[in-house]
Amino acid sequence: MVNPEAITANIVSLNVDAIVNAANSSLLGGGGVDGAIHRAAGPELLSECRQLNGCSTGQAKVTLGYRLPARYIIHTVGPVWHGGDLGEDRLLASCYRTCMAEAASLALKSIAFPAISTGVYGYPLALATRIAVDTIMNQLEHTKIQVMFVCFDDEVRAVYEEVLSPG
Ligand code: AR6
Repeated sequence: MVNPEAITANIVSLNVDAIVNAANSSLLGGGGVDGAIHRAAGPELLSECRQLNGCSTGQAKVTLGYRLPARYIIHTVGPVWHGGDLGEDRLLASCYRTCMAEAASLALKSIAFPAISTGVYGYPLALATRIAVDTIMNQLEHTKIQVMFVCFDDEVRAVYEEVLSPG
């Protein structure tokens, strides 16, 4: 198994097979990482997204990366945090699993995830990180994809390092 790693970076700069976008259900762009990806990929991305008919929470849809170094963008819709009793944990895990399934079906070798739902959608970072790491570790038992957790700053990275560290 190739262990996942946490890095501090702007996800749009990464030279990987696919980056994951923390989108909303319209798939027509927004703020945060979604806005950064649309700006960097260029207007062709929005044109392709318009054909996709949106995406449900916990699911994912794939587009090309256009002007990004990444070949593909896997757009997933994380849950909005409402306190934890509305299946947020199940939906967030589903985002990570579904993106990995898309990556496997495209035979990708590397994928970079942002901290889905932890910005505008308000998911507590420590809880979200635990779900991200546990779900990916499970997936990596039966695939060899290289996974990067992309942290926008070192504070987020410290949380990932803590959860990733053995013991
Ligand atoms: N690279 C890596 N991480 C980033 C970047 C970047 N360029 N920009 C932000 N982050 P958010 P969400 C981090 O709000 O909570 C959008 O409007 C950020 O610091 O982007 O899933 C969509 O259209 C945080 O840790 O996504 C939706 O409406 C993480 O990415 C909504 O926001 C996720 O923050 C989705 O909200």
